[in-house]
Amino acid sequence: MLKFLAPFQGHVEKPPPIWFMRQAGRYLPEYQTLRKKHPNFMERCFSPQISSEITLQPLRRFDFDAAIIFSDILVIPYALAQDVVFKEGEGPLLSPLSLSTYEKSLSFAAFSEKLSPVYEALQLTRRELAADKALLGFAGAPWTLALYMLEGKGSRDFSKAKTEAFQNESLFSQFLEMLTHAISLHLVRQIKAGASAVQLFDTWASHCPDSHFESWIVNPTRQIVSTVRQSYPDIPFIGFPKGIGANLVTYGEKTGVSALSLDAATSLSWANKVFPSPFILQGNIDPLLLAAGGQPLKIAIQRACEEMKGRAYIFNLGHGILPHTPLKHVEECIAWVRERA
Ligand code: 1CP
Repeated sequence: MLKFLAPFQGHVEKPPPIWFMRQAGRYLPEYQTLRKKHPNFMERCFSPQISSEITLQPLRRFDFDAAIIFSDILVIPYALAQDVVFKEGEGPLLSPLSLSTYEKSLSFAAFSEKLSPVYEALQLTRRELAADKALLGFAGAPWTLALYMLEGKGSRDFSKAKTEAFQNESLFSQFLEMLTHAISLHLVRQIKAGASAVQLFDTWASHCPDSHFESWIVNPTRQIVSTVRQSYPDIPFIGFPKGIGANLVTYGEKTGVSALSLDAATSLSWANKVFPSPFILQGNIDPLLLAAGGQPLKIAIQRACEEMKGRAYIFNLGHGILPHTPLKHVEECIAWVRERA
């Protein structure tokens, strides 16, 4: 029995299941060692053995209840034939793409073949992972992927991508539809390969204006959840629309997700009232608080566990773990949650 799945089956787990966003990655010395040996990020993503090894690394060190497959949200643009490279110190760089030419530049021809190492990595990992640990698959949401694809890189405001979207809303909607299809396929295949649950990362949801929130975020997400559920009706589906404030209500009510991952600024008591059990909440310790550690972290954990007491809850951070996080703080955090809850 997977402890991680209990909240999705209507049980209140005490203590709650625990995992961290970005738990596989740079804060682990064993990841850094592998990174030196295989400096190409995409190679680490697309070698099933390496990806599986990185996925398992945090589980060997810490008693998390779930592993998340080591991959990236940008494997989808890559599989659609947009070039993606990760430059040391710069982050991702994508080949130029515009709404007027995307249909000519992108292609589904090699989509499944290019992503097959991800599914192989999931199969490998499921075989290696202890039977009581869940394995999470994931994808980026259409909005967040569209921003990276049209901007060509990470950005403070994604002004190039958003300007294009506003200037050609109907083409942008078609672009989102194409991504919605690609993301649904990728999630279904991850579940088929052994993912016990999936999370949709809409990291840049806060950049979507309220006026377009339903059409650019809610509707595509609802479409993905419903397509995935046609193949896997009971799959636990976690949504992470970061930084959207009161629009969480619409997102939680209209997309059909089973759980909401809350960012660190979201009020737990507000979310608790708006989304009573059996709806599942996940989150939301500030990653910098985990990196800082000590008494303030202990107090935040106590507060979260107190607030979420008696309801369907998964303990997590409000965003990904930071590279400078001391390993001791991760260890202590898990122990404190299990003591306090
Ligand atoms: O070694 C390195 O330097 C690579 C750092 C790294 C890692 C460990 C990147 C580059 N991606 C990943 C793995 C990754 N990415 C996972 C693995 C599983 C886990 O959680 O442990 C996941 C879920 C992601 C998802 C992802 N990639 C998101 C959404 C989640 C989030 O943290 O916001 C985003 C926005 C990306 C893009 C990306 N990939 C990598 C970087 C540095 C970025 C962000 C670039 C930017 O700032 O815009």
